[in-house]
Amino acid sequence: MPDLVTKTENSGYSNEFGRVARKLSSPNVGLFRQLRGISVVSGDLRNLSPKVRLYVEENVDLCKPDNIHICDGTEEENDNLLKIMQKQGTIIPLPKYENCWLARTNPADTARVESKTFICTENKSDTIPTPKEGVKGQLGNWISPSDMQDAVKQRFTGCMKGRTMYVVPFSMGPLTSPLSKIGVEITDSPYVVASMRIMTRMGRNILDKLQATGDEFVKCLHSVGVPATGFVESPEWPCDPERTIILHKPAQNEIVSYGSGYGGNSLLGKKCFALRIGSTIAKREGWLAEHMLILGITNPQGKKRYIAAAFPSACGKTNLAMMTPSLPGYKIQCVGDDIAWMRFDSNGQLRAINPENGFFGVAPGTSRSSNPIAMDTVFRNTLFTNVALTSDGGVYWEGLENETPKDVKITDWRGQAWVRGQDKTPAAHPNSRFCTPAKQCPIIDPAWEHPDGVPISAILFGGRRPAGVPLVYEARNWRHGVFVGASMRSEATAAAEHKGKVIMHDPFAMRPFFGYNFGKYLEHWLSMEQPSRQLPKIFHVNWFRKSNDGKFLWPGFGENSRVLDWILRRLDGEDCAQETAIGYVPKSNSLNLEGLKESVDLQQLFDIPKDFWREEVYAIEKYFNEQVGNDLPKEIANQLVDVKRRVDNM
Ligand code: OXD
Ligand code: MN
Repeated sequence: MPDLVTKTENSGYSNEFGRVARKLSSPNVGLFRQLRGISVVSGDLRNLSPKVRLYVEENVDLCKPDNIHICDGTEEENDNLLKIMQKQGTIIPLPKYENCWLARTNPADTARVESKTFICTENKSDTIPTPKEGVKGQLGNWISPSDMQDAVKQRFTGCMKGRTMYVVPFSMGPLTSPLSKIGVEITDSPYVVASMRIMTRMGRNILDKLQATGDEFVKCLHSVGVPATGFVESPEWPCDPERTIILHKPAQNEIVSYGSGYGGNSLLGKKCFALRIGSTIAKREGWLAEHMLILGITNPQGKKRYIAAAFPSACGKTNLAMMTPSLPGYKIQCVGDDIAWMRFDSNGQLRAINPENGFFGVAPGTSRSSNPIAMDTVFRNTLFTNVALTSDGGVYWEGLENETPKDVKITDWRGQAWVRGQDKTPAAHPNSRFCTPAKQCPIIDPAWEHPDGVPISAILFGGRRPAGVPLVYEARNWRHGVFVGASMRSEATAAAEHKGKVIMHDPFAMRPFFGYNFGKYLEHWLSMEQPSRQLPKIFHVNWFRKSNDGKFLWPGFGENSRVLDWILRRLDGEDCAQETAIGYVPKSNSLNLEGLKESVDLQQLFDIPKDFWREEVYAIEKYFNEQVGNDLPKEIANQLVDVKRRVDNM
C-alpha cells in the first residue's frame, strides 16, 4: 500500500493550522479507511492528491469530526444524504413533485451576512479603499491575518465533534474549460453537500483531475458551528448566528466560513469563490469575475448575440436570463443567471462562461406570468429553502396566489399554519430560494457548457431605481461605461441583512462581493480597453421606475425584450439614439412598442430631470470622495467632472 499520508513540502498553500498539523503528522498512519484514527465512511483516501490529503488532514486535526465522507457526487450518495437529512428533520419531501425537498432554516439564518464577511490581506488597503476620516467604509470588511487566525481557532477547534466531515471536490465551470477553476469544500452540513452537487460540477472526477495534475485548488472550509454555550437550539438546522463569520484569504486562495448554513454563506463555490476569490484571481490573470447573468438572444432575422448583465441581488437577473420575449420573432436562451467569468480571447473577443451548474434563485415573485421558464425548471430535483408548504405536498410563495388551489392549506416558512388573506406576515421568507439544476432549464443555451465560453457583445448594468433613471441609456464609450458601473445604485432587497427600501450604492452589483480594493478593481476594468480588442457596448437599464402615484411605469418581464431589441439595433449601428447628459437614449419612436397591451408614459419613463441628476451626481461624488478617496482612478474622476458639466448644462 502506498504511503497515503504523503508528506508534502507544501509551498505556503496550507491554512494557518496546517503548520501545526504537519508537525503532528505521522508518516506511517496509512490505513485508507482511517485518517488519524477517524473512520472514512465513504470514499477512498487513495483518490486524494497529496495537496487535498494534506488539506483534509489539517482540518481533521482542527475540527475533530467523528467521521470523514469523501464525496463522489453519485446519485446513490445523494439519496443517502437526503435520507439522513430527512431523518434529522432538515428537509421535508414534496411528494407533489419529482425528487423535490423543502428545507427550513433557523429563523436567525436566512440571508447572506455582509457585516460578518471579511477579506484578509496583510495591508488593509489591499482589501478596501481608505474611507474619509470619520466615515464607515462600505466597500467590504478587512481582517488582519492574525485576527483571522484567532477567529478560526476560536470557532473551529473541535467544532465537528459528533459530526461527519464531508469533503466536496468541485469545479466552477465545465471541467474541460480552460476558464474553469477547482475547489474543495470541507463541510459538516449534508445540506451544503446536496446543494453543492446542484450548484457546481461535483464529484470523483474532480479528485481524479487533481490527482493527475497535482494542481492547486481553492480551499473552502465550512462548518455550521456549535454555539459557544454548546447548546444547539434547533438540531434540524444547526448554526451559530452570534459567531457567524465568512473569511477570505486571497493570497492563499482560501475561504473559511463558520456559523451559517445559508446559501451564499455556505455554498462556498458561489459568492465566496466565484466572486470574491474569483475577482482576485481574475485581477492577477487579466480577466473579469462578475455578478452577471449571461443570455443569448436571437433576433427575428436569426442573428444571435450574447449579453451579460449586472444587477444587484434579488433585482431580476433570473427573470431576465430566462425571459419569454413579448416581441415576435425573438428568442432568448439562458447561459447563467448570477455569475459570469469573462476573458478576452486572442482575437480580442470577450468570452464568458457561467461557472455555476445550477440556479439558486429567489422564489417569491416567480410565477407563470413573471417567469414561466423558471416554473418549468424548478419542480424536479430541486431543494427549496424557506418557501411555504401546501397540504398537497407542494410549495407556495408570494406570487403563486393564482396558481395555488384555494382549498389547500398552507404552512409558512417557519412551520406555522398560515391563512391567505388573513396572516399579515409573508408565507415564504422574502429571501426563500430554489436550488435547481441549470440543465433542466428548457431554454438552456446549447453553448452554455462550451469550454471557450460564449462571445459577449453587450454589458448591461441596472438596479431598482424608482425615480429619475430612464428605462435605458447607452454609455458613450468603454470608460464612460466603467463610470456607469461604478455609479450604480439600487434599492436594498432581502438577499442580505439590510432593512428597508433605502437606495444603496452598489457599484457593478459587486459591493458585497469585491475581493480587493474597489479602486484597483476600477483600474482593472479600465485596463480592458486595448486597441486589439472589440469592446462590448455598455448600457444601463431600469425596469423599476415609478410614477408619482407609486405605480411602475414599465411592465417589465417579457416586455423588456423591447429594450433588448433597441440595444441589439444599437450594436448593429442603427441611428436610433440621441445624446443626453447621461448617455444615449432611444430617439423618439425608436423603441418598438408594437403590440404592447398597456399604454406607457414614455415621457415620464425617459425623463431626465435636471434636479434629480444634480443630486445623483452629487451623491456619486460624495460616495467616491468618502468611500474611494485616493484610490479612485483619475479617469473615473474625469468622467465624473464631464457628467457634472453636462448635467449643469442641461
Ligand atoms: C445571490 C445573491 O444569492 O446575490 O445570488 O445574494
Ligand atoms: Mn447573486
